[in-house]
Amino acid sequence: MKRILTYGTYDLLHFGHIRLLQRAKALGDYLIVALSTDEFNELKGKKAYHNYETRKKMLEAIRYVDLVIPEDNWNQKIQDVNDYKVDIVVMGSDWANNEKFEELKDYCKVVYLDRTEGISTTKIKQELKLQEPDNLTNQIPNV
Ligand code: C2G
Repeated sequence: MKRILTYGTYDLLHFGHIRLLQRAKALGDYLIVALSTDEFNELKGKKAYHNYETRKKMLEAIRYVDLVIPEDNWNQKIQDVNDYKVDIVVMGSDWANNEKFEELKDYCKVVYLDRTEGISTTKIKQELKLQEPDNLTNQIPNV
């Protein structure tokens, strides 16, 4: 049973996120997503549209995801790798060679997968801001 671990905020879930999760799961048998908490996002200078519970439920609905755990600080990764007996940590290529992940190579394999071009949570937010307000009448209520 090859165990994969990845980290992220996963706000406004989009195709780039899904492609990352799909390819990460293809590297093993069990995929764990360490999801940034709302408090940790503040540390990262990010304000997610969906709160942690909603982002967690959305990830748990994805067939490639087996377990979602909280990511609440920068320094939990080695502990996570040991606690969950992780074989491979996978991240998108925007994290390639980042010390926070390179240091994990003493404990497990680290794989960077090509980031999906042309899509990001920031891009979605920016483009939605440009839309005329009346186009948003069919907005899904924040359940
Ligand atoms: N991603 C991708 N393609 C995109 C957008 C994101 O492959 N177009 C990948 C990122 O590289 C990351 C994952 O999807 O591996 C989640 O992206 P974010 O939610 O933006 O995660 P981030 O804010 O980078 O948080 O400790 C690490 C951080 O928690 C990572």
